[in-house]
Amino acid sequence: MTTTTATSGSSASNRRDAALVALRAQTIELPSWAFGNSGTRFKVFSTPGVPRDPYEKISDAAQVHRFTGAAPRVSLHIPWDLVDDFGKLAAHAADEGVAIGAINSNVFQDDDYRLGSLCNPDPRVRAKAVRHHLDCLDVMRQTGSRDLKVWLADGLNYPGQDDLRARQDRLAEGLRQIYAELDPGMRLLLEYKFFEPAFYATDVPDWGTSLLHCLALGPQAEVVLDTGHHAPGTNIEFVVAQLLRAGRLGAFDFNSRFYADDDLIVGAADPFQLFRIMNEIVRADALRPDSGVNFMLDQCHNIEPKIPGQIRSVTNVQEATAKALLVDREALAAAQAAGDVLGANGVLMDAYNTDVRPLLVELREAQGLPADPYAAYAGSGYAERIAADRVGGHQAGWGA
Ligand code: LRH
Ligand code: MN
Ligand code: MN
Repeated sequence: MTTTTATSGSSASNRRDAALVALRAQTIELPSWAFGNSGTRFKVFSTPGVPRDPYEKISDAAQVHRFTGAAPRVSLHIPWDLVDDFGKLAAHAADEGVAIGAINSNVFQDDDYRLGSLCNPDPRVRAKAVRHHLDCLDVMRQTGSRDLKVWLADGLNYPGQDDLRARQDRLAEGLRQIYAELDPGMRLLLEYKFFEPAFYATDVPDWGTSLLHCLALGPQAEVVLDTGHHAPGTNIEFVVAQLLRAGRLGAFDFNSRFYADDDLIVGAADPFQLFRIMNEIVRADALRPDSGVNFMLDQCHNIEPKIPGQIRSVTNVQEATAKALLVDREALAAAQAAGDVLGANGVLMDAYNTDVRPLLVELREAQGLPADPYAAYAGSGYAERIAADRVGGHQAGWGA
């Protein structure tokens, strides 16, 4: 094993300094639904103090930002986060020190969508699904959000159930109608997933399908990569590199999976994979806040406490990012050019094996943030306060 990162003198300290600058600018967007109760089809456990409405979800999300300084936006899911006055909700977010991030549409919890939404064989249902997305664009206008995130549960359970190709045509047409209504500066982000709730065929199963639709739509359409939405063994960092090359990686939905779409804490199941993903991001200089890549979480906390779960998620992303920033790119390029297989691999592993926690403490202290956000939140009394104040919280979304 080489020890490049630890021993290459001034260049190592330059990398450290550059890493601190980049980490300071990094932001991670939180999902409102991470703060409500969630579960599996077997049981939804409730947590004391869980939010009773979207306002309280935002207040909880703001705690994550308060202790980490790295989570200044909250994604909403419509209609889970439906309120009478979205301007008021955005003002509440601003009062709490955060902003509204992506608006997620939801065309999967209405009986009309049994056979799909934008791909449904019935034109009435397709028109209803388009209308919902136009309503989401209005929510974006009222909240200052720029990203419309589209994930469709559309798909088939049985071969022959519907015409695979016709469904793609309907999808293209529905997306075209939605895209036509985007304001300048708005983006349509199309998320893919290879299975569930449909099990034979999904209408946007993979990054290639999403990318083809985005390319047909135009420059304001980009792909969302949810780390839980691939077949086991998929090389996700390759997908990241490919979408970045095409200039169409709009956002991540970060989470961890062991088996399916587990929605567990990012970096918990496979921190090395998260490092490899962030390595491709750094390699492409896509960490910059103006790179167009929105780093979002899409997680549910079924048995663990929610705010600490989100804090752990943010710090996990920061740790993987810090390691990626410490990769000695010159040494790596030299080893790669020389065909030094193990040397190149060693450079990467050196960075991965670096304990970056002291660097992150330095980062936080320089910003006047607690060195340990997790412990600082635990000692803040917020969890006890909301448990005493709030009664009758809601489920995260599935059915709320
Ligand atoms: C679908 C998904 C999509 C939804 C979210 C709740 O599995 O990842 O992003 O909006 O879960
Ligand atoms: Mn997702
Ligand atoms: Mn998912």
